[in-house]
Amino acid sequence: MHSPSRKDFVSLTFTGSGNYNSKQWKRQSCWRKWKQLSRLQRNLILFTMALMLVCGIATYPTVTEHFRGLTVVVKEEGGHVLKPVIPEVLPESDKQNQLLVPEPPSEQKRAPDKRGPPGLQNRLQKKGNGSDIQVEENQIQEAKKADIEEGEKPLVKRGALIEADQATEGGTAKEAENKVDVPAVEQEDHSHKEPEVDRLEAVRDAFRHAWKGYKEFAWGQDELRPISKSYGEWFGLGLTLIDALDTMWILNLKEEFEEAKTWVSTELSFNKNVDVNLFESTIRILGGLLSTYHLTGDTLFLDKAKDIGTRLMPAFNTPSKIPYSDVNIGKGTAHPPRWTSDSTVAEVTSIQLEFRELSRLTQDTRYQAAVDEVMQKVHKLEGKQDGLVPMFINTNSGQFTHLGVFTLGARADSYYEYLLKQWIQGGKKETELLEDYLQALEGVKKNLLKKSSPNRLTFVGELSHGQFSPKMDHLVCFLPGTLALGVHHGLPADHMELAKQLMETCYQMYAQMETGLSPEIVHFNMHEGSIRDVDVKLADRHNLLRPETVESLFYLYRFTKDRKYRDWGWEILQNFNKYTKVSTGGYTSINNVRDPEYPSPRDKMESFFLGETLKYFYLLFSDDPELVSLEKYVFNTEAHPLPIWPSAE
Ligand code: DMJ
Repeated sequence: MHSPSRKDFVSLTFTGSGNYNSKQWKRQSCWRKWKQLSRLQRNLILFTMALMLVCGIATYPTVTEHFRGLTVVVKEEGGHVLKPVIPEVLPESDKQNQLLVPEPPSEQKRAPDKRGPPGLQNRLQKKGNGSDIQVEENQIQEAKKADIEEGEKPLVKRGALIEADQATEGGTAKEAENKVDVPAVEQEDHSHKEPEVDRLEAVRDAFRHAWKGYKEFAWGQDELRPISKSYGEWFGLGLTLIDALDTMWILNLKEEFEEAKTWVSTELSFNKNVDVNLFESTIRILGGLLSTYHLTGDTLFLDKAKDIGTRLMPAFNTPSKIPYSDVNIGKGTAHPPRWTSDSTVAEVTSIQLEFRELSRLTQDTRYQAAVDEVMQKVHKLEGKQDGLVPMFINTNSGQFTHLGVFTLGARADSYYEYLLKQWIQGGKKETELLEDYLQALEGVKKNLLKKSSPNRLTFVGELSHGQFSPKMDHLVCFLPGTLALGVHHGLPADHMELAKQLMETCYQMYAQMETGLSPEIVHFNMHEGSIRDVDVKLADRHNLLRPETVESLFYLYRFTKDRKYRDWGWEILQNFNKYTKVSTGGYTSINNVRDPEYPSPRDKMESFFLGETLKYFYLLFSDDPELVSLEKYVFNTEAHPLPIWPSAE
């Protein structure tokens, strides 16, 4: 027993009258009581406390995610402050006229089980898938916070029939009044379709709306932050404006194009002390300037392309000639990321179309020589499996690193795309590129292709040291389009069959979500008796307005003329309008494609939404095959069309 004077425990004194033993009982300390408990009782109490602690930690990400969605960091005089999103998003006056990012739900509005029409849920069950670096780092952070599987709620099967009341589900009555009337879309019956011209105009409207936000709040900056009506800088080079130049040209938005061109001619300077990512600035800036030069014939864009291309060249000064990831375009110095001397395989093998074209236009062979050398080295490297490449390559040794991990998603995706596209660009003469492409596709079929349960959707998973994972990034949805493009250029017809199957899967990644928008990553179910095909982890529920599925729909429609691909694209466009459009201008990435009542805006419009997503929508709905003819052009991985070289060259 402890003496009463000891201070290393808390003593509670109870007051009030009591029975014969009460005095002694009241003076007993907690510690004494604890000591009096049996071992079993003590263990039970300790276990309960530990359980409560674990539950608290497990629910933390959900709470913080919700909190993040409700607030934004706003730069004000005197520093950054957190502000609630919604008053910024939904000014009263705008509510009357605009499509809106839905309001955050009140407790009553968040009825947890009211996700999509029950009838459609049943139908599914009966009927039995930076920069990306920058983006991916965010995902990794989120994934660290929560790696929790979704509950077993069946997903909504969308797309068979969207009715007006379903389209406004989850919104307030007032919102419902103001929402656009979503036309019923029935996949098999095309008799009552909207005229195509309306769809084209809808894309132009979407572009104008995105541009309005960019112009008002982010003009000349890299990216619009539409919720906080501000901007984000990445390279400080007007990334969105440059990425969007050829889209404006193709959509025939002359006024917008002219004001952007004036900015390029008067404001854009690459003589800046900034670090840029080689891959991202090549595909978005160099690619965007080259394609705009080709479409307009204006040498302003070629001069700018030559300037940035030359400033990027120091990246190739490495011991192995495999380029560093980052270049300071003002100082002419290059370096790998701080934490490694590796570069990403997709990045070093997806800059070729642009540098090769720059050489052809300038008659300066240095650009092409540098990127061709990378391809030749990668062609010969050990460490591939059936043509599949690892995700990292070392800039000192020139060897692959992190061996044994294979994906067609982030860090490897556009390696495969550029094998085919370089072959096409160069007039189908560079047989090594074709061989590597064909071999890689066999590798995909052998190692990565599986069917989901219950609907037997074909998907492309990942391989890690022989272990298959049914994980598929939305990024992989470039593949149906690339496969179809290959068939168009004479590759085996069975690639088109695979393209169609994967196209269906990518569409289902949208249609099976409550917002009709795909998450960043899905996991397919493979075991018999699964309720649904697709699972989405909490950390993977975001949508960044990415283009890959729309891109593939464009190719599939061009080559097959099957109108269902247009209808699928039309559904997706409407869902972007419904869940990501910000009333004051711009579109925003969202955190949660599974919550139509509160998709939780992320306050960022990626430049590729204008550069790629809206461009591919427009080309999908256009009846003019000469509008960027696939006989004459090959799109770079940022949707910038570059000419197929005349066969004489
Ligand atoms: C774009 O920058 C390019 O399409 C790239 O190939 C992949 N990531 C984004 C779009 O998702």
